[in-house]
Amino acid sequence: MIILIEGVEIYSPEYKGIKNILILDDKIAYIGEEKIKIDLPVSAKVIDGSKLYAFPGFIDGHVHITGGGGEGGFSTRTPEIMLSDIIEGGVTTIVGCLGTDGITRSMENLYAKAKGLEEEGVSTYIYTGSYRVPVSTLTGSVMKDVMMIDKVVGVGEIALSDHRSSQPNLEELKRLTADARVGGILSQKAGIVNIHLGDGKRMLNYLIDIVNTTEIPITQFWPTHVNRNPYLFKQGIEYAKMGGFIDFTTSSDPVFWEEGEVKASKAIKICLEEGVDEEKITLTSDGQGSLPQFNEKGEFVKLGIGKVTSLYKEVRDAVLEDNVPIEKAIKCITQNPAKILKLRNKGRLEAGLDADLVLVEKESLEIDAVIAMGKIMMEQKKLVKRGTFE
Ligand code: FWO
Ligand code: ZN
Repeated sequence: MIILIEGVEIYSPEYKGIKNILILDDKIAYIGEEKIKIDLPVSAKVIDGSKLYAFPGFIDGHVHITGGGGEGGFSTRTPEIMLSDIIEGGVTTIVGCLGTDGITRSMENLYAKAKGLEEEGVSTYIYTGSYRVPVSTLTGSVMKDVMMIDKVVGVGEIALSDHRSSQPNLEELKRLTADARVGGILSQKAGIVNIHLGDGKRMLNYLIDIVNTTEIPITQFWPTHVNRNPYLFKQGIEYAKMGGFIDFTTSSDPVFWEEGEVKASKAIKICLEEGVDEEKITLTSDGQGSLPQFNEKGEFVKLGIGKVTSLYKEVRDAVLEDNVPIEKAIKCITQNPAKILKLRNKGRLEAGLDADLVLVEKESLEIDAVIAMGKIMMEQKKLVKRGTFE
């Protein structure tokens, strides 16, 4: 497959100005000002980029791809994701996870769904485990899962500071983090520990304890839902200033914002104003995860379902509503997660890297086209000047 995008304005995520992009098969072959002077075969697709920005394909590091939920009983288990949900949100790389229910949702099913989505054209990875410690793995060992199963990039989502967590003690958490880390070192993979933070009072304290009492670096953790309430958000800013990553969930419900959740677009804005290093900030969608509401007695009230499309929506809001510069906002869903997950070929628009791109309209910042591994997965309207769009 050959795609030529002419005269497009590039955020790689840094701003690179107007360039031509040549895509050969699944790689970006060339990005530059020179006109591409080769006789393209008739099957080549040429896109006029004059009204478009090109962003790196979006990376969603926390998605319940096989469905999640169940906090209100079996009828509240959420549906598995469809490829269209992913592409519509401009996401070209996704990391699948299990959540509260690690019994009816299995690692085997998670792996199979990730393989299925990969067959359909997107890049997929998974975390081994679920909310619970000890971790339910594929091979019986966290370290072996990380080392031996290519799609396993780490462990998660391990629940802390939450009435639904397995209430692990510090030693259990230290050991699983150490196993993930060493498995990652030996296989040159992230071995990242994706931590689910609930609304409890202990917040990030366990992670800070581990960092202060062991040789494990703070960057081994990727804590998510840090925007879920104002006190966790405040501690999250301090934690990021200690060098830690903080991840904000974009799926939400207006009720949560009334109850104090910090809207993800605003969370980016406030962090930048507070002097948080922009490379420490990420967004993930919690797509297909449940968004359960419990009352103060811990009784289930109702639940919503996360959406992958909320990921870019919050980035777009950050730019259009909160005046966050485009390159800083899209970094949160491209280069930053790519570095945390050690996905060396992802997260940037550069020759030699995977051809994962999102083309958006300059004015509205609406997604016009999504290209994953060099394949046009979605095209809002006829952008291709020639060549057939199968
Ligand atoms: C969050 C996933 C939560 C599942 O706290 O953790 O429940 O297993 O599908 N979702 N439990 C949602 C808040 C951040 C709003 C999950 C869910
Ligand atoms: Zn969670």
